[in-house]
Amino acid sequence: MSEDHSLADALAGCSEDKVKALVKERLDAGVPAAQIVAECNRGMAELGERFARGECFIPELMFGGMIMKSVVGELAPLLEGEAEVESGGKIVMGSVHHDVHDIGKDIVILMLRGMGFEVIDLGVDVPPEKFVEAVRQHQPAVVGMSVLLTTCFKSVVATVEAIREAGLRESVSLMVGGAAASDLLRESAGCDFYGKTAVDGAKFAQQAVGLS
Ligand code: B12
Repeated sequence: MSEDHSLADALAGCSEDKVKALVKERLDAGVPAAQIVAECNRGMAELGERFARGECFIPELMFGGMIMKSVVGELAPLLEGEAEVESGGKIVMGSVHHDVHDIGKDIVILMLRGMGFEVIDLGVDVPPEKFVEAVRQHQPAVVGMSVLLTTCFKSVVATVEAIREAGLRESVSLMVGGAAASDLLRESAGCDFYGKTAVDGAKFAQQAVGLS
């Protein structure tokens, strides 16, 4: 059977009513929330491609983001419930300096909280000093950085560097993710882990605190 692209297509086309109806249809059919989010992600990526090709503009990106946020809001209790619950440690998360994309970061946070981690959400456009301050204050096991803009690679590098300069590098595991992140970025910035999805990030966090 060919793959069903209807939900991704509806999101890429910013068809709010269609997205709502298809999400409901999938929930009624017992599709796991994480799978529904993954389908929506494909739609957001396609929306991004259309933007890059000049076929749509900022208002569409914003509207698509709003639709995606409302889907994630609706699925939040399920996403938390689907995570395997084990008590974790503390995790500091933020979108790096100059990056205001937060939908993916918030999904990672939902999954981590669902797993029992205490997550300190620093929000978006987080300067390196703020990450350092949070590591000092909360002594987390893991710091997660979300990055969607290639122009923000340097923010990831600067954050790792600031944590190192503060003498805190050995005390935390560093993970990076988001559409612009890659294993190459992980390596060049000196992070411990690159996670392609929220689920990967949550699994790494469990490993980092010795839970798996
Ligand atoms: C929606 C959107 C916006 C919205 C954001 C709304 C919001 N509240 O977040 C708005 C309109 C604000 C926006 C603005 C801009 N955007 Co924009 N945006 C997008 C879009 C279409 C979707 C992003 C999204 O939410 N995806 C869905 C989420 C769920 O996916 P995700 O973030 O990747 O997260 C998943 C994983 O990556 C992972 N993950 C995420 N973070 C982390 C962290 C860790 C530690 C781990 C382990 C995992 C992890 O978990 C998630 C679930 O699995 C993308 C397209 C794309 N391909 O990403 C463009 C995109 C990111 N934007 C882009 C651009 C250019 C911009 C602007 C510069 C446009 C402009 N000219 O102003 C501004 C920049 C603003 C800024 N300073 O940050 C480009 C970036 C190009 C590049 N290579 O750098 C993209 C790729 C579009 C494109 N193809 O051109 N954008």
